[in-house]
Amino acid sequence: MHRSWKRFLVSAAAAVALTAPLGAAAAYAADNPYQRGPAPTLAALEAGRGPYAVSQVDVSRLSVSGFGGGTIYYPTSTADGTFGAIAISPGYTAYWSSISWLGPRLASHGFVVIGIETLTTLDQPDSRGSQLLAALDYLTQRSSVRSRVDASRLAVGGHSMGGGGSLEAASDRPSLQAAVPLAPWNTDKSWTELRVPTLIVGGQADAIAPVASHSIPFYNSIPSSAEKSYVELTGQSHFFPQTVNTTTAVQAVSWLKRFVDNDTRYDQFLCPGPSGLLVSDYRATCPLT
Ligand code: 856
Repeated sequence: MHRSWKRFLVSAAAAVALTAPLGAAAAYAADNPYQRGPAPTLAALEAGRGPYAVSQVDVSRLSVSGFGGGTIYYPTSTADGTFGAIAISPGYTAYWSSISWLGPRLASHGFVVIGIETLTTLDQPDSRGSQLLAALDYLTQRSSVRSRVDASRLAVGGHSMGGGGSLEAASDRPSLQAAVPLAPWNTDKSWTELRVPTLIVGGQADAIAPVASHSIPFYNSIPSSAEKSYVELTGQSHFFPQTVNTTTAVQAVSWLKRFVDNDTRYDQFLCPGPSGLLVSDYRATCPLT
Protein backbone atom coordinates (compact mmCIF):
# COMPACT_ATOMS: atom_id res chain seq x y z
CA MET A 1 0.00 0.00 0.00
CA HIS A 2 2.57 2.58 0.92
CA ARG A 3 4.58 1.93 -2.25
CA SER A 4 1.81 3.57 -4.31
CA TRP A 5 1.23 6.22 -1.62
CA LYS A 6 4.86 7.19 -2.16
CA ARG A 7 4.25 7.83 -5.85
CA PHE A 8 1.35 10.13 -4.93
CA LEU A 9 3.51 12.04 -2.46
CA VAL A 10 6.28 12.48 -5.01
CA SER A 11 3.77 14.02 -7.45
CA ALA A 12 2.27 16.15 -4.71
CA ALA A 13 5.71 17.39 -3.72
CA ALA A 14 6.49 18.32 -7.32
CA ALA A 15 3.23 20.27 -7.54
CA VAL A 16 3.96 22.15 -4.31
CA ALA A 17 7.49 22.92 -5.48
CA LEU A 18 6.09 24.74 -8.51
CA THR A 19 3.96 27.07 -6.42
CA ALA A 20 5.85 27.71 -3.19
CA PRO A 21 9.53 27.81 -2.29
CA LEU A 22 10.37 25.21 0.33
CA GLY A 23 13.15 25.06 2.85
CA ALA A 24 15.58 22.19 2.53
CA ALA A 25 14.08 20.32 5.48
CA ALA A 26 10.52 20.59 4.14
CA ALA A 27 11.53 19.46 0.65
CA TYR A 28 13.40 16.52 2.16
CA ALA A 29 10.36 15.40 4.11
CA ALA A 30 7.98 15.84 1.18
CA ASP A 31 10.15 13.74 -1.18
CA ASN A 32 9.77 10.76 1.12
CA PRO A 33 7.94 11.21 4.42
CA TYR A 34 9.46 7.96 5.72
CA GLN A 35 13.11 8.86 5.15
CA ARG A 36 15.04 9.01 8.41
CA GLY A 37 18.67 9.85 9.08
CA PRO A 38 21.55 11.12 6.95
CA ALA A 39 22.63 9.88 3.54
CA PRO A 40 24.31 6.48 4.09
CA THR A 41 27.86 5.41 3.32
CA LEU A 42 29.19 1.85 3.34
CA ALA A 43 31.84 2.85 5.86
CA ALA A 44 29.24 4.22 8.28
CA LEU A 45 27.00 1.16 7.88
CA GLU A 46 29.93 -1.16 8.51
CA ALA A 47 31.17 0.84 11.50
CA GLY A 48 28.35 -0.26 13.75
CA ARG A 49 25.74 1.92 15.37
CA GLY A 50 23.64 4.22 13.23
CA PRO A 51 22.82 7.86 13.99
CA TYR A 52 20.09 7.36 16.62
CA ALA A 53 20.71 6.90 20.32
CA VAL A 54 18.74 3.86 21.50
CA SER A 55 16.67 3.19 24.60
CA GLN A 56 15.26 -0.17 25.62
CA VAL A 57 12.42 -1.55 27.69
CA ASP A 58 11.76 -5.10 28.84
CA VAL A 59 8.41 -6.72 28.02
CA SER A 60 7.39 -9.21 30.68
CA ARG A 61 6.09 -12.55 29.46
CA LEU A 62 3.28 -12.14 32.01
CA SER A 63 2.08 -8.86 30.44
CA VAL A 64 1.41 -10.18 26.92
CA SER A 65 -0.37 -12.98 25.10
CA GLY A 66 0.53 -14.85 21.93
CA PHE A 67 4.29 -14.60 22.44
CA GLY A 68 6.71 -14.76 25.33
CA GLY A 69 7.62 -11.13 25.96
CA GLY A 70 11.07 -9.84 25.09
CA THR A 71 12.91 -6.57 24.72
CA ILE A 72 12.02 -3.42 22.77
CA TYR A 73 14.76 -1.17 21.37
CA TYR A 74 13.76 2.25 20.05
CA PRO A 75 15.31 5.53 18.96
CA THR A 76 15.29 7.75 22.04
CA SER A 77 14.47 10.92 20.13
CA THR A 78 10.89 11.94 19.41
CA ALA A 79 12.04 14.73 17.06
CA ASP A 80 11.87 12.66 13.85
CA GLY A 81 8.28 11.43 13.98
CA THR A 82 7.33 7.78 13.98
CA PHE A 83 9.49 4.85 12.89
CA GLY A 84 8.89 1.57 11.14
CA ALA A 85 9.26 -1.54 13.28
CA ILE A 86 10.50 -5.12 13.15
CA ALA A 87 9.79 -8.16 15.33
CA ILE A 88 12.63 -10.73 15.48
CA SER A 89 12.57 -14.32 16.76
CA PRO A 90 15.50 -16.46 17.95
CA GLY A 91 15.89 -20.10 16.94
CA TYR A 92 15.06 -23.52 18.35
CA THR A 93 16.04 -23.91 22.04
CA ALA A 94 17.44 -20.35 21.98
CA TYR A 95 16.55 -17.07 23.68
CA TRP A 96 16.50 -13.52 22.34
CA SER A 97 19.86 -13.03 24.05
CA SER A 98 21.39 -15.37 21.43
CA ILE A 99 20.91 -12.74 18.69
CA SER A 100 20.31 -9.59 20.75
CA TRP A 101 23.11 -7.58 19.10
CA LEU A 102 20.61 -7.02 16.29
CA GLY A 103 18.32 -4.96 18.55
CA PRO A 104 20.44 -1.87 19.13
CA ARG A 105 22.14 -2.26 15.76
CA LEU A 106 18.87 -1.96 13.81
CA ALA A 107 17.21 0.52 16.19
CA SER A 108 20.15 2.93 15.92
CA HIS A 109 19.33 3.34 12.23
CA GLY A 110 15.77 4.44 12.98
CA PHE A 111 13.60 1.38 13.62
CA VAL A 112 11.67 0.17 16.63
CA VAL A 113 12.75 -3.42 17.28
CA ILE A 114 11.04 -6.03 19.42
CA GLY A 115 13.21 -9.05 20.06
CA ILE A 116 10.87 -11.75 21.25
CA GLU A 117 11.00 -14.68 23.58
CA THR A 118 8.92 -17.57 22.30
CA LEU A 119 6.16 -19.29 24.30
CA THR A 120 8.43 -22.31 24.55
CA THR A 121 11.94 -22.66 23.19
CA LEU A 122 10.81 -25.76 21.25
CA ASP A 123 8.14 -23.93 19.19
CA GLN A 124 8.19 -24.74 15.47
CA PRO A 125 8.38 -22.17 12.63
CA ASP A 126 4.61 -21.83 12.09
CA SER A 127 4.16 -21.01 15.77
CA ARG A 128 7.10 -18.60 15.67
CA GLY A 129 5.42 -16.85 12.73
CA SER A 130 2.18 -16.36 14.69
CA GLN A 131 4.20 -15.13 17.67
CA LEU A 132 6.02 -12.55 15.53
CA LEU A 133 2.66 -11.19 14.38
CA ALA A 134 1.32 -11.14 17.96
CA ALA A 135 4.44 -9.20 18.97
CA LEU A 136 3.88 -6.63 16.20
CA ASP A 137 0.25 -6.23 17.29
CA TYR A 138 1.38 -5.74 20.88
CA LEU A 139 4.06 -3.26 19.77
CA THR A 140 1.69 -1.08 17.75
CA GLN A 141 -1.45 -1.35 19.93
CA ARG A 142 -0.46 -1.79 23.56
CA SER A 143 3.25 -1.27 24.19
CA SER A 144 4.68 1.75 25.98
CA VAL A 145 6.30 2.86 22.69
CA ARG A 146 3.20 2.46 20.50
CA SER A 147 3.02 6.21 19.74
CA ARG A 148 6.52 6.03 18.26
CA VAL A 149 5.64 3.28 15.78
CA ASP A 150 4.12 3.65 12.32
CA ALA A 151 1.75 0.66 12.29
CA SER A 152 1.61 0.70 8.49
CA ARG A 153 5.36 -0.02 8.13
CA LEU A 154 6.23 -3.31 9.80
CA ALA A 155 8.71 -6.11 9.24
CA VAL A 156 9.70 -9.51 10.62
CA GLY A 157 12.94 -11.41 10.99
CA GLY A 158 14.51 -14.28 12.82
CA HIS A 159 17.23 -16.89 13.10
CA SER A 160 16.87 -20.50 11.98
CA MET A 161 13.40 -21.69 13.06
CA GLY A 162 12.79 -18.00 13.82
CA GLY A 163 13.80 -17.18 10.24
CA GLY A 164 11.46 -19.92 9.07
CA GLY A 165 8.86 -18.25 11.27
CA SER A 166 9.45 -14.90 9.58
CA LEU A 167 8.61 -16.55 6.23
CA GLU A 168 5.40 -17.89 7.79
CA ALA A 169 4.51 -14.43 9.14
CA ALA A 170 5.18 -12.74 5.80
CA SER A 171 3.07 -15.36 4.04
CA ASP A 172 0.21 -14.86 6.52
CA ARG A 173 0.33 -11.05 6.54
CA PRO A 174 1.10 -9.65 3.07
CA SER A 175 0.77 -6.06 4.35
CA LEU A 176 4.19 -6.43 5.97
CA GLN A 177 6.82 -4.30 4.23
CA ALA A 178 9.85 -6.59 4.68
CA ALA A 179 11.07 -9.94 5.95
CA VAL A 180 14.65 -10.81 6.94
CA PRO A 181 15.17 -14.55 7.60
CA LEU A 182 18.71 -15.39 8.81
CA ALA A 183 19.89 -18.97 8.24
CA PRO A 184 16.20 -19.84 7.92
CA TRP A 185 15.04 -23.39 8.67
CA ASN A 186 11.67 -24.73 7.55
CA THR A 187 10.28 -28.04 6.29
CA ASP A 188 8.11 -26.02 3.86
CA LYS A 189 10.29 -25.29 0.84
CA SER A 190 7.70 -23.46 -1.26
CA TRP A 191 6.90 -19.78 -0.72
CA THR A 192 5.20 -18.99 -4.03
CA GLU A 193 2.42 -17.14 -2.21
CA LEU A 194 4.84 -14.71 -0.56
CA ARG A 195 4.42 -11.05 -1.58
CA VAL A 196 6.59 -9.32 1.02
CA PRO A 197 10.07 -8.06 0.00
CA THR A 198 12.39 -10.68 1.54
CA LEU A 199 16.13 -10.67 2.26
CA ILE A 200 17.50 -14.14 3.05
CA VAL A 201 20.98 -14.45 4.55
CA GLY A 202 22.51 -17.94 4.55
CA GLY A 203 25.79 -19.43 5.75
CA GLN A 204 27.74 -21.29 3.05
CA ALA A 205 28.84 -23.99 5.53
CA ASP A 206 25.56 -24.31 7.46
CA ALA A 207 25.05 -28.02 8.30
CA ILE A 208 21.77 -27.51 10.23
CA ALA A 209 19.86 -25.53 7.62
CA PRO A 210 22.05 -26.20 4.56
CA VAL A 211 21.52 -23.44 2.02
CA ALA A 212 20.99 -26.03 -0.74
CA SER A 213 17.90 -27.37 1.04
CA HIS A 214 16.71 -24.23 2.89
CA SER A 215 17.77 -20.67 1.92
CA ILE A 216 18.24 -21.29 -1.81
CA PRO A 217 14.98 -23.14 -2.47
CA PHE A 218 13.16 -20.61 -0.28
CA TYR A 219 14.66 -17.78 -2.32
CA ASN A 220 13.94 -19.46 -5.66
CA SER A 221 10.30 -20.13 -4.73
CA ILE A 222 9.53 -16.49 -3.86
CA PRO A 223 8.16 -14.69 -6.92
CA SER A 224 10.45 -12.00 -8.32
CA SER A 225 7.50 -9.60 -8.24
CA ALA A 226 7.75 -9.62 -4.44
CA GLU A 227 11.36 -8.28 -4.51
CA LYS A 228 13.93 -10.60 -2.94
CA SER A 229 17.61 -10.92 -2.18
CA TYR A 230 19.91 -13.78 -1.16
CA VAL A 231 23.23 -13.19 0.57
CA GLU A 232 25.43 -16.24 1.19
CA LEU A 233 28.22 -15.72 3.70
CA THR A 234 31.48 -17.43 2.81
CA GLY A 235 32.35 -20.31 5.14
CA GLN A 236 29.78 -19.37 7.77
CA SER A 237 27.98 -21.95 9.90
CA HIS A 238 24.38 -22.01 11.11
CA PHE A 239 25.35 -19.79 14.00
CA PHE A 240 26.64 -16.68 12.22
CA PRO A 241 23.69 -14.57 13.51
CA GLN A 242 24.75 -15.27 17.11
CA THR A 243 27.77 -12.95 16.97
CA VAL A 244 28.06 -9.54 15.36
CA ASN A 245 28.12 -10.05 11.60
CA THR A 246 28.81 -6.88 9.66
CA THR A 247 27.62 -8.11 6.26
CA THR A 248 24.34 -9.25 7.80
CA ALA A 249 23.90 -5.89 9.53
CA VAL A 250 24.65 -3.82 6.42
CA GLN A 251 22.31 -5.86 4.24
CA ALA A 252 19.51 -6.00 6.84
CA VAL A 253 19.63 -2.25 7.52
CA SER A 254 19.68 -1.54 3.78
CA TRP A 255 16.74 -3.88 3.11
CA LEU A 256 14.67 -2.38 5.93
CA LYS A 257 15.53 1.16 4.86
CA ARG A 258 14.59 0.37 1.26
CA PHE A 259 11.32 -1.43 1.91
CA VAL A 260 10.07 -0.18 5.31
CA ASP A 261 11.16 3.45 4.78
CA ASN A 262 11.03 3.52 0.93
CA ASP A 263 14.55 4.92 1.13
CA THR A 264 16.17 4.50 -2.29
CA ARG A 265 19.43 5.99 -0.96
CA TYR A 266 20.17 2.40 0.13
CA ASP A 267 19.76 0.85 -3.32
CA GLN A 268 23.52 1.25 -3.82
CA PHE A 269 24.14 -1.46 -1.16
CA LEU A 270 21.59 -3.89 -2.64
CA CYS A 271 22.22 -3.60 -6.36
CA PRO A 272 24.49 -5.00 -7.61
CA GLY A 273 25.04 -6.10 -3.99
CA PRO A 274 28.03 -6.95 -1.83
CA SER A 275 31.21 -8.16 -3.46
CA GLY A 276 34.41 -9.57 -2.03
CA LEU A 277 35.61 -12.62 -0.18
CA LEU A 278 32.98 -12.50 2.57
CA VAL A 279 30.10 -13.26 0.19
CA SER A 280 30.04 -16.57 -1.73
CA ASP A 281 26.77 -15.89 -3.57
CA TYR A 282 24.47 -12.93 -4.10
CA ARG A 283 21.17 -12.91 -5.93
CA ALA A 284 18.55 -10.17 -6.04
CA THR A 285 15.73 -8.73 -8.11
CA CYS A 286 17.83 -5.85 -9.40
CA PRO A 287 16.94 -3.19 -10.24
CA LEU A 288 14.54 -2.86 -7.31
CA THR A 289 11.20 -1.26 -8.02
C1 856 B 1 19.74 -21.93 17.28
C2 856 B 1 16.68 -25.51 13.74
C3 856 B 1 16.19 -30.93 12.44
O1 856 B 1 16.33 -29.59 12.79
C4 856 B 1 17.35 -29.23 13.59
O2 856 B 1 18.14 -30.02 14.01
C5 856 B 1 17.44 -27.79 13.96
C6 856 B 1 18.37 -27.38 14.88
C7 856 B 1 18.45 -26.04 15.25
C8 856 B 1 17.60 -25.13 14.68
C9 856 B 1 17.67 -23.70 15.11
O3 856 B 1 16.69 -22.99 15.15
O4 856 B 1 18.91 -23.29 15.55
C10 856 B 1 19.04 -21.97 15.99
O5 856 B 1 19.05 -22.68 18.23
C11 856 B 1 16.61 -26.85 13.37
